[in-house]
Amino acid sequence: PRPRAELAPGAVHVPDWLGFDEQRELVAACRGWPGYRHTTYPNGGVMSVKTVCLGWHWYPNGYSRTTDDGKPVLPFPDWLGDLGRRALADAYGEPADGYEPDTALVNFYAAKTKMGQHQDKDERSSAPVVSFSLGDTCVFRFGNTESRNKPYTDVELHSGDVFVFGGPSRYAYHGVPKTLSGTADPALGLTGRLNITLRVSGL
Ligand code: MD3
Ligand code: FE
Repeated sequence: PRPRAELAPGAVHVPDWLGFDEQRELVAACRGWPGYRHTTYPNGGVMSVKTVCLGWHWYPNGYSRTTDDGKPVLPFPDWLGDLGRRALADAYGEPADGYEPDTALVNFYAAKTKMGQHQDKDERSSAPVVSFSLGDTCVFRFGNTESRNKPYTDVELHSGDVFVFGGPSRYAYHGVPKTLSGTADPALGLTGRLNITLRVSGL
């Protein structure tokens, strides 16, 4: 079994935190949220993952209460906030009652999709980010706060893993250099990888 690990202060990996039934329920929820799309950057770049946002609409330069296709912003469900508080409490070993995420970014990784090294700086809160992984295993690269280059640590994220990024790790560079296609349990019924991150927008 893979042990719980604190990669850096505030960066805690809890392998296999979600049970299989919970993973299936999360996959079903992710399927039900409409509007996955490739995010485009102000500079014209396009992300290879497809993303849907709950609670707010995310632009790579900020959050908005309106989408750019006129569709309403999807609600951030209470049960997802509850799940995030439980995950955060288990990762840090202390109550997380005051943690109130209001945004979720749901990323879908088709085969061979990657995400380059970046910092998450669009939120105006330094509250922790809670991440849930589903489906195919990926290589997650956890770096430093100074640059997207070394030093960094590569860790596999498997379906059901939770990762929390708070404290000094909240502004670390990170990315997904590889997804390992075909590693998902067929019984999960997901081809590819889903990642859900919970955030406090601070707005
Ligand atoms: C470390 N997502 O959506 S989750 C993202 O697997 C993002 O989809 C990746 O990076 C994914 O922005 C990585 C783990 C993660 C999420 C947010 C972080 C790590 C983080 C914020 C700060 C530091
Ligand atoms: Fe990120």
